[in-house]
Amino acid sequence: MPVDFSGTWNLVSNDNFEGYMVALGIDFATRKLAKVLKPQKVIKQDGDMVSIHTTSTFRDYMLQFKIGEEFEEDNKGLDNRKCKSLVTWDNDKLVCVQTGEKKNRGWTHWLEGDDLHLELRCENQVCRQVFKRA
Ligand code: 1AG
Repeated sequence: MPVDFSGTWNLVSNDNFEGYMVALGIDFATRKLAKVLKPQKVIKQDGDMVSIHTTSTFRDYMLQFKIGEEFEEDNKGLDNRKCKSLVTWDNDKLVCVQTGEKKNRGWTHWLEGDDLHLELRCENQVCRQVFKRA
């Protein structure tokens, strides 16, 4: 476990979330609601087991996985597409590859100073989110 992301984190910036949602095919009305959200993440890391609970006033998303073990992800309440996801360490970054209908889909979490960073990728779009400890 190179890094421990455990804690409660609040979104402070969200660059190109719109482009990422368009790439995922999210409809206009949902995008309008989603882009004003300030989601919170609660991350629990216990060895190779990780849970990431993203909550907001509109929708919640719960992800639990074992690092290095591929699993089926349903993206329920997001774009609802199923994919095969695999999370691995790349040095101190936690990298998820989401294999499915959408090309180049995945995300990366890392720490920078006191901040938690999240890069969300889909096709040719990259969304960059920054969180601070609650
Ligand atoms: C994620 O983070 C994404 C978690 O996997 C949610 C973040 C962005 C939303 C993704 C796609 C947009 C689709 C629909 C928009 C509708 C509602 C937005 C709700 C946002 C709060 C749930 C990576 C990692 C573990 O932290 O999941």
